[in-house]
Amino acid sequence: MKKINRLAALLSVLLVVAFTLGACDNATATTPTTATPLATSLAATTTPTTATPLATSLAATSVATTAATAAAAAATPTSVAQVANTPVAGCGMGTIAGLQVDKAKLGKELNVYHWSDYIDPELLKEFERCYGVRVTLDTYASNEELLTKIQGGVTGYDVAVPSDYMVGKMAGLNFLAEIDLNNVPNVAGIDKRFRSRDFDPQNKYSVAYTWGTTGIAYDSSKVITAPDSWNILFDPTYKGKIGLLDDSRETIGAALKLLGYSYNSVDKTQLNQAREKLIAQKPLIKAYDGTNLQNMSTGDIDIAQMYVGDALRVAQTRPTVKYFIPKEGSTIWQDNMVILKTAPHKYAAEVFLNFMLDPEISARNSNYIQYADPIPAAIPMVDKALTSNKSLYPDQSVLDKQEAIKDLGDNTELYERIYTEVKNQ
Ligand code: SPD
Repeated sequence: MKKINRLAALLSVLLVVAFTLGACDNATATTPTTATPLATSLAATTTPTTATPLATSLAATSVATTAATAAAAAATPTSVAQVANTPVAGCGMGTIAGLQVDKAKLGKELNVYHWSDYIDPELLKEFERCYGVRVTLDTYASNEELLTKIQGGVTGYDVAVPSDYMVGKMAGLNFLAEIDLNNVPNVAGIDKRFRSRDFDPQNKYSVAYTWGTTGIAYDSSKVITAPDSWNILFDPTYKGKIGLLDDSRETIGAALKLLGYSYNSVDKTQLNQAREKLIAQKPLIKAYDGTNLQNMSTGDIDIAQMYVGDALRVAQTRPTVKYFIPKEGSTIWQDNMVILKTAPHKYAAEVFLNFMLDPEISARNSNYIQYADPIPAAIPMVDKALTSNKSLYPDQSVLDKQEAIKDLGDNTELYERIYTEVKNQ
């Protein structure tokens, strides 16, 4: 009998070792591959985008309100905030934020397609450790690059992070899977201002990740007079030291805005003026880059069009770098996690979304990527230097001038053509 007990003990040790090895070593990631192109045309993709603009819905947003919401949540026994107090180390037990994770359904891999420099890599390791799922991360520079890849028939990715208008567009093209929210209970913790948005009114396809603005970062030790306009990106004094985002809508949009037009203009005369401006500017530009985070950090360039959080990250190591929203206005956006229709690991993707929406995890991510957190219960865990930063949480008068990029349907082609022309100069 003792022998049988010893054998049973040995067997269970072997099983644990086999599971651990299976989780860490045997999980060879499926490299996303190019398959038959999907024959869906852009013509069918126009998604109505005329509901509450984010700038307006953020009118009532202050860090104080958010902190108050968090405190109220913490007082409710069944609140997300309470579940958030579950130590993440406990996820090994198969429970996080009220979700009973079915390990048998998890699989061994998860393929995430994300913006560059936009997630704390330690959290990916933590997810791997907690769930025995190996995470592969690939990156893209713009919403349009993401769309082009998926339209080109690339499959294998589970999770992607499109911005507002691109969620609507991708859903319209049938590229997104409906999320089973039973597997994402943490969705209840997202501030309601970031739910039921015009691009996904029924919250079928997306959950909020961050929100923010696009503006200009500059080294105040090199640009002595503090700039306040998009004009600085067109100033020959800084030839070779200027970077633009590698993003057709942001780049052409900034030129349009400087000219006094909308980011969403489809007026050919206005677009032609923007094109001429960008072509004239081309000799000044050192790089068109997805983030400009590296080349600003190294000092390769001194002025760049940047997303707010990336600019704040540069300032951590180059403290003379400052960020501003040009007086003409710029973009306001909300980025979102989605699951692709072709996701090979849909359940693992839902567990991952739930993990990222855990207030503690979300706060850790915000502290790393330096973007605004959409989860009220996370705010008390976010660095005060971030929650009190006016660049991250601008005043209403600033937000009022911001514009959200819209899906322009067939007219998107106008922007793509101009952008190719500018880049090919
Ligand atoms: N580091 C990449 C950050 C991406 C921010 N959102 C992009 C919005 C594009 N309109």
